[in-house]
Amino acid sequence: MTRILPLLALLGPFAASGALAQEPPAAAKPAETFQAPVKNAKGDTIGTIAIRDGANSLVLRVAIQPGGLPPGWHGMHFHAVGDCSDPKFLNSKAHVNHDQSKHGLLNPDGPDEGDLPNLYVVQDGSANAEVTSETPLTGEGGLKDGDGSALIIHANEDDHTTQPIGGAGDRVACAVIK
Ligand SMILES: [Cu+2]
Repeated sequence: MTRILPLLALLGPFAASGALAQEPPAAAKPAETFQAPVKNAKGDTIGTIAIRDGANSLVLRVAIQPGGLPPGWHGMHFHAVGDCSDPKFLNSKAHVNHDQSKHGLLNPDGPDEGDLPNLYVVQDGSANAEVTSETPLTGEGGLKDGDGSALIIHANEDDHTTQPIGGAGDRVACAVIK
């Protein structure tokens, strides 16, 4: 602490001059948070997603309420269209994948832009997780493009290798990102 105090004293005159105030460091700007409900096949809300978009990485937080999903591991991906209106969530189309990459975080020819780690649902049917992705929320190749995107949660675990979706099975929950 004794070392920091003289440094602050040095910064004082610069801050007061206004030279620093005109160019605040980018890191000081809080990331914008996008939030959306997660719906099951019946259209019931079972949780929420929150996305913060940083300069080099997106941070996705998923919260599923008790009773929301069957316990165990579930594949989770960003799908290409922000449409959760049909009960099988097929309107959300395939994964976000602008460069025809193969699916799978463990695939040598992957991952595609929609790939995410699995979500673990505990015994009471709830889940809380925070994961990252290099796919941005906004801008070029972002999730919030013309037709939006969807976060899809699958019935089974994604093995992160097998085509096209790692054996993750049916789509059981969906959140519109638009
Ligand atoms: Cu998927």
